[in-house]
Amino acid sequence: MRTVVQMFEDAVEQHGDKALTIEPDGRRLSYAEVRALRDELAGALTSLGVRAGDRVAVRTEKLPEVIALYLATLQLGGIYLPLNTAYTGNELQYFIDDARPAVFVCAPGEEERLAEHGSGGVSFVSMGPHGTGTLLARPAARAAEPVEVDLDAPAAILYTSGTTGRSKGAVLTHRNLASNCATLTEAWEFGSEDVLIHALPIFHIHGLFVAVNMVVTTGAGMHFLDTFDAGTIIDLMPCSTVLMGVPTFYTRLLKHPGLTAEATRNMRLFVSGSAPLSAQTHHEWKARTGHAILERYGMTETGMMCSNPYHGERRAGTVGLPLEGISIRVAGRETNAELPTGEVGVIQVSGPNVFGEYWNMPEKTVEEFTEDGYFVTGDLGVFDEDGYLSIVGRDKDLVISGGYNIYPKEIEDLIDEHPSVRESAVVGVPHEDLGEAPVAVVVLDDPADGDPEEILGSIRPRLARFKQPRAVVFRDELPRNVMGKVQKAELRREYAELLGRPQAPAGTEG
Ligand code: MLC
Ligand code: AMP
Repeated sequence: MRTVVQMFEDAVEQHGDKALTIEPDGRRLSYAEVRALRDELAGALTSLGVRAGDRVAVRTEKLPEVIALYLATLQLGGIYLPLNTAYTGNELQYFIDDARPAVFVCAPGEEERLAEHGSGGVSFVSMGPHGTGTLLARPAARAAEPVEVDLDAPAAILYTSGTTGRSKGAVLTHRNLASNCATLTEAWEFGSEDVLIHALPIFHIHGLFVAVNMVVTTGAGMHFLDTFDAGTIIDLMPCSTVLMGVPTFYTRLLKHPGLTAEATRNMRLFVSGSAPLSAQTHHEWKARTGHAILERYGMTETGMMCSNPYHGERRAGTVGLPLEGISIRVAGRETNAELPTGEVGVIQVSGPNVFGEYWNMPEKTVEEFTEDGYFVTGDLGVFDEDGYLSIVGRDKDLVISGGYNIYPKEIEDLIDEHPSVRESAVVGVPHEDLGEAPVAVVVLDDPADGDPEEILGSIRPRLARFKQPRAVVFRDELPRNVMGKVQKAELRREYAELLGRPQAPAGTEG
């Protein structure tokens, strides 16, 4: 098996002059230019002391140069650690303390402010558009020695929010990345003739290890967009072939009058994932454009596990069939025994795509695997007679908003710190644009104190914007079952129309 970096080298040999990235202002970086930049960055990282196994944290704008930085880190045997730019001070502090990166790459001008979070030993450097920033301005270092990496060595840490409120760093190996990339490339017949419209963030598995990896390893090109804009994407379709997005991309595109069969004529594939795509959106898209969106299912810890077929029926409301070489089973929540077709249970997965461990959390790693080595996803699913998997809910307390995961516990803990709050429960309720969005249900010591803005104001500085509740409602008490557990399903039902009356997403109750 060849690593992502080795596959990239092959692509440069064959497609050196070809544009790897094309930006909206027309700037292009060729494969050869990205490789040259990668080598320069590998030298700069080496001069900062980065060695195999060291973490390189990256929290910058979405820039094509960041792809070279990612490849440079992997080439050195380093561990790439991308971070959401929306994270605030104390969220960042946690990642820095937990991962202890050797280098933290931020946006130009942020070094000093962020250095306050460094507890020694972290070099804060910056990278901005067009080669600006302190990382590339460093005196030219000696060429970095490429490191022979073990396929089972860590290549990246991606933090996923945890049900206990503490984020868990999923450690992905070179094998995880390379095998999943090769599997998807084959399944979706992706190749050097493809031009991807890339409008996802590159700090999550979807934008980075699905989209970017598939491009850089095949010699394809991509339109590299730093924000989602429906009009821009429709304008790019005549000179593109593939779009990968979250369901919100598709519902927003459907609202744009420019989305027509003619506009999508050059496109060969629309992929959706990260959150449930409603059957309604699937059908509307087909009627409007003639294309059936290909829905797939994945997770940070597992990469992509299931996909509707490229050839064959793409079934609305399902996530398709297990990908080649990946074993998926649906098991009883209590018994852990595999269930027959047609019965709903917890989705479990094993294969070369499944991560090795959670960073610094050996006990969590053990908890989330079965005795025979299957990873327990926490999603509830059911197989039909033809082997198609549908996700019907979640066993984990999770809100997915516009493709971003939000764990209620983290928000509840912050709300509960407010002196007037007795307790709180955060639930995801349907939201027209984002699929679902968090709402805080709060019980106060004194019901007369109820001011939503007071509650929201107290958590705002400590929580990324996308995690902030879209509404706060007050109640005298939270509904509980006989065991004393808060009945979140009841709250979800009760407040289902609080944020408007959106279309019913396929199978989102959980
Ligand atoms: C933005 N905001 C969000 C939000 N995105 N709030 C909740 N949930 C979100 N997803 C906030 C903004 O900060 C802003 O706040 C306000 O909402 C309106 O923003 P916007 O301009 O309308 O949003 P936009 O920038 O257009 O972003 C929407 C989006 C984006 C859908 C394009 O969220 C996005 O790219 N999502 C994809 C996430 C992703 O890649 N997920 C993959 C995870 S991997 P204010 O205060 O300014 O109003 C995974 C595994 C797998 O799940 O299977 O792939
Ligand atoms: P993350 O932990 O951010 O990687 O998010 C992974 C979670 O996203 C999964 O466990 C699912 O709950 C959800 N997910 C991903 N793809 C889909 C899909 N196609 N349909 C429904 N849920 C999905």
